[in-house]
Amino acid sequence: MKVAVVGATGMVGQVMLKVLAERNFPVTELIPVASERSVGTKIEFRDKEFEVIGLEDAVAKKPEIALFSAGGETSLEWAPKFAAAGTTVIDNSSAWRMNPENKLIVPEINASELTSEDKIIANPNCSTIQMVMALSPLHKKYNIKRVVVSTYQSITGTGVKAVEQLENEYAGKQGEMAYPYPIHRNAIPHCDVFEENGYTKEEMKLTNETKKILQDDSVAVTATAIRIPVVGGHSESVNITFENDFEINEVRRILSDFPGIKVQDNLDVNTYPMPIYAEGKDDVFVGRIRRDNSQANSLNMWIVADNLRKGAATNAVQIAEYLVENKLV
Ligand code: A2P
Ligand code: 11C
Repeated sequence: MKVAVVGATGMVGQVMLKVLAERNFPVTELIPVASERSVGTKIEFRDKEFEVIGLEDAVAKKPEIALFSAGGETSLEWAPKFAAAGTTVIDNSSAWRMNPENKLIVPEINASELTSEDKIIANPNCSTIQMVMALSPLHKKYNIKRVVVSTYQSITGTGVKAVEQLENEYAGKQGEMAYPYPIHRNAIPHCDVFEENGYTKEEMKLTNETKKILQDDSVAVTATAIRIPVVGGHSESVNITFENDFEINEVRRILSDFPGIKVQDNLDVNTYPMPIYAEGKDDVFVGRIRRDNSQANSLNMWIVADNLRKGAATNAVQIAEYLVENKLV
């Protein structure tokens, strides 16, 4: 399989390469792609070096699959060009996610929607992926009416600049700012840009993408997204109200049985998910599972995942694996 990684020098692109190698994805030719300023530089993949090329040259190579993580503008312009050349694009940007023509896929939940006609497939936002992983099996069983989520998001979601800002602040050095405020010793209630309704784009992604993935517009989601000085992953405090009542041990069992979820919930020994332990892992970790006694049929839980892995690169590679296994590319 000829595989292009568009944005191969970037934060998510680098993890995509790692995940492709780790999972032994059948890559016969790797095509690393980045902006003009990186063309000619070398990328390492499976102990070999590959030269970075530009988008135009990559389209001409007609890869079977292209994993995109080079920002929305690049995806909007170039994904259709790859698709026209017969490539199936799996796009990690927000460019195509809410377009009715494009599927928004978390493989454990809705990979079966995919057909060989799908040439631009959208990978959801990181904070959405980890939340819907836990919501989906519970929705099937108890019917979710409303979700209230607060996120505690890793600076790696913003990119290299944010990691540098935190490192500079630790070291007491001046440098370029990725955020409007210091992030060290801070919590910034502002992920992505504000929209007219007073929510950020990140918050609205949690609302809109969740409905699309669960194929249910009646699931109400209200979100507050916070950036914190953490590197290993995103954490989410999630409050769910179901139509039907539940039994807490059954909730635990449903979550434990769902592929890709690990329940870490033993208060006797202080076991609960945390981003320092989620870092580098592909699972979504769920803990602090408890009834919300303030309201009928309601549940609280805490969800943590590595935003660069299951939240981005791993989910994209899993989509590619599904396409290959089902002969859709
Ligand atoms: P480059 O390294 O050449 O800038 P991140 O999200 O970590 O900032 O990474 C973004 C990725 O997208 C990088 O690999 C970057 O390449 C790539 N990229 C950014 N703009 C373009 C563009 N116009 N064309 C192709 N690749 C791009
Ligand atoms: C963050 N969720 O942590 C973002 C990063 O729509 O794919 C990814 C943005 C996106 O800030």
